[in-house]
Amino acid sequence: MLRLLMLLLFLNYGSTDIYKSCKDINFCNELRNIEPVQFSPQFDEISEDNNVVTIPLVNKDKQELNLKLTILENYTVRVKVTEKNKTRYELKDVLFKEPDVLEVVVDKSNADLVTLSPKDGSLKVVITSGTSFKVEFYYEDILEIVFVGENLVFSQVDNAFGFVAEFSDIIQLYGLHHHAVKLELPVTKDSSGKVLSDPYRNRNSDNANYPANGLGPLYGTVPVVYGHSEKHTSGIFLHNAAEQWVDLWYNSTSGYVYFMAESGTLDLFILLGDTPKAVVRQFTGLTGVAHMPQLWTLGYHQCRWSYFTQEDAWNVVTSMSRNHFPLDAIWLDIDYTDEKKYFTWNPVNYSDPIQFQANISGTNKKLVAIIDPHIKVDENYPVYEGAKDKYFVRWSNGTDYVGNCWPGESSYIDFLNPEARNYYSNWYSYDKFVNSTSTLAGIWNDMNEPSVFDDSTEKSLPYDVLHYGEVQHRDVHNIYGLLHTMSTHKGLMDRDNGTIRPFILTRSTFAGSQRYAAMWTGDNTADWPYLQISYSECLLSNIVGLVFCGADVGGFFDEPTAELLQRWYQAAIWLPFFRGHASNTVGRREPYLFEKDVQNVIRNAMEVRYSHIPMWYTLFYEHTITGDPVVRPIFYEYPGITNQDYHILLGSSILARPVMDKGAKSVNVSFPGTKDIYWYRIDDDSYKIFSGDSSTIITVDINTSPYFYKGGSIIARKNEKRYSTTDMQSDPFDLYITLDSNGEAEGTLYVDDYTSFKYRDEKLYFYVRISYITETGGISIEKINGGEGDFVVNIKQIIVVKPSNLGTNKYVYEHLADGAALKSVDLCQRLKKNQKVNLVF
Ligand code: NBV
Repeated sequence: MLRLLMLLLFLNYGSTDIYKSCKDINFCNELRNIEPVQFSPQFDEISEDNNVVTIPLVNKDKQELNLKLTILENYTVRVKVTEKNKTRYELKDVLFKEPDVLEVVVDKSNADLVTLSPKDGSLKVVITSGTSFKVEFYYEDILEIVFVGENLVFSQVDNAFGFVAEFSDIIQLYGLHHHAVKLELPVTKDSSGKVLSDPYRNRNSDNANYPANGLGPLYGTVPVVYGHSEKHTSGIFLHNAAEQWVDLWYNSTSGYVYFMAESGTLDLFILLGDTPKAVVRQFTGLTGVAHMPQLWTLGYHQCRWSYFTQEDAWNVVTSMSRNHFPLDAIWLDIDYTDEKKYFTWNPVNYSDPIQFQANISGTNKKLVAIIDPHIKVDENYPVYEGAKDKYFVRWSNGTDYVGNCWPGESSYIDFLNPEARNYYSNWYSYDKFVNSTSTLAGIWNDMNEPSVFDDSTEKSLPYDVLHYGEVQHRDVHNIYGLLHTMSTHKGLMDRDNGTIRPFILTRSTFAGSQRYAAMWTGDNTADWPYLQISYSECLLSNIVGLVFCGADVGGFFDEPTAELLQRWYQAAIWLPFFRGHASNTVGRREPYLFEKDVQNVIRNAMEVRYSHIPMWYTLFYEHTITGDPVVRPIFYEYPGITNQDYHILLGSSILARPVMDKGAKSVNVSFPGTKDIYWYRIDDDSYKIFSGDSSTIITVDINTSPYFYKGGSIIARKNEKRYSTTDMQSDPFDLYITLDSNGEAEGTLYVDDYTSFKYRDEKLYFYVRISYITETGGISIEKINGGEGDFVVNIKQIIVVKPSNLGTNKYVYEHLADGAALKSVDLCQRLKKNQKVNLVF
């Protein structure tokens, strides 16, 4: 009987057609079809207060609005539209900090328009009068974005609003994480206004079994759109966490975005770019960056729903090593708990969690366990008892909301309530999460859209339940997951007295989630389109700040063929988060269970990943400084090249083009940059050079997964084969120097204690620029900053690759000119004394 019930629950769980279309949702239907009653600005009533310029707007229905414009640092403008006699929910907790406001200069000399600019004139906001008023945003003198006043609508019936933004002179629109579509967003209308599909839906949803290439709602929302052409890139960010629907279309010169939001405030940030890099930095400047991950989080993670017993999980750990696969963490899904009561262990199947964790720790690996936000309604469950009638989301009559989820009847923590946040975060402490130890080094926050097994509410909380401060759920729906991870993050920080960088994996995301958690793309399927779309999903998440992204390797639902699984591992090593995972409805697929030749392909892929760990780590550090993505679509570095979803740049110097098509005998690789840029082929050890602005067809078999180093780069690797990143920590580096057409090369390297916040709080790290010295053929290593702390930084070998008449020449050096083995040169100690170390070999 129980099995039957579980099966019914699961079948229900897997259904995707419960999600409504725009026409079934009042506000969307209304706003999509409305003829707006146009507003006109009242220039004679303009006011300015603390550099916020307010322009009243009225329409013939006597609706009165205020348009508020603020010029911020970093080529950013904030646009707020408020109503005269209504207050709306103002979003909190999303911005990293309140942005700095610049002094505004208002020019009213022309009766038909008002111009705002900062003192240095670097940007300009022009508001025109009349009923079809508009607000134009200029980067210097280039028109980037137009807020099209004639489409502005504030519903008279409810709290919904809509507005159109036009991206001037662009060819592609990107953004709207999370939708499983190609990077260049498919349009929903044609240029004549004909509807082609439903709008994109921004509503965090547990959309299991989601289709690849669909516009439906998924687990996360980052309401950002970038308009891009080779000439310029700019963006808009709607700082609003209510449900939204978004139409996109182009005409011959511009791209258009129509945002329809159910409630909350129209609070829009205009990011004037005007390059992809600049605009992403403006966005991460507002919403923050990820902190450094612990080193182990960059290795391979093995998961399954579920490893039902501690013996099973331990067996996976030992089998990985026995079969020479690296592994950094083993993951526990919901069944390790006692009846899905989080912060407990199943007394039968996980009867000795302490010994289990000690065993894992003994192999230099970590444990990650799932903690979902729903709390079982059970008077004998202390987590429930302590929150009852206080910290749960509730109905307007004050009673706790009870929905159905894994544990059966469940209530949902109200993370808007600061006390509830603290209450929840305390459960992560070692004394409250009984039998947890420091080996339980990461937490997996799943089902935090939040998911409720109720199709009538589209599998989430009803919009009219209340949060702290009488806030309706509809106003904050999309930040539930963000707040959940914020509380978990605090829990892990407090648990370890702030000494260890928390690792959290979240399914639900919002703008800013990168400050607390890594993310994955949810319940995908073992099929080729899902492998392909995983690159688009993570490339997009990377350009909207969510850098630590990955997808379930092999696909969560269904059985991958051996070919698909191998291709999936080869591709997944180039995404920041690297985890094999599968549903409880499919067969076991830990890598060692396959034929030897399949194992070899997977192992080789993993070894490529592990050898590049220093590069990943350095890129994460650079992200913390600049906000740059860790993996990048080609257009990020080369704005003239678009539509290359199968290509991925790791930083700016590694280009990977894995095979993602069934039965492929070849792949077409495009090399970005001008003709004088070299790309050296690495995967086949040929170091063959391909020049930029070209493409080539590479023949592949199942062992081939092409990747290239850019000429002019120095890439630090660690080639020693190990069973975990922890085992690699003090290994020496192998430096790969691939020279450019001038015979030059340069790279960076970052090292710290791999675990703590001392890099941030005490500047204990080692961040250097390594340059090839063309004249001597040696290298110079120069401190960029940091340079304190004692870390092991040795170099084992230096591989210099140069073009020659016959192709390429590769030189491998293991000794310095004075005969000393490179390994014995402790660069960290030397750099402590000097600013620069020169090595000649
Ligand atoms: O906790 C079970 C699963 C988990 O394995 C998966 O990764 C999540 O996305 N969880 C969803 C709930 C059930 C999925 C059908």
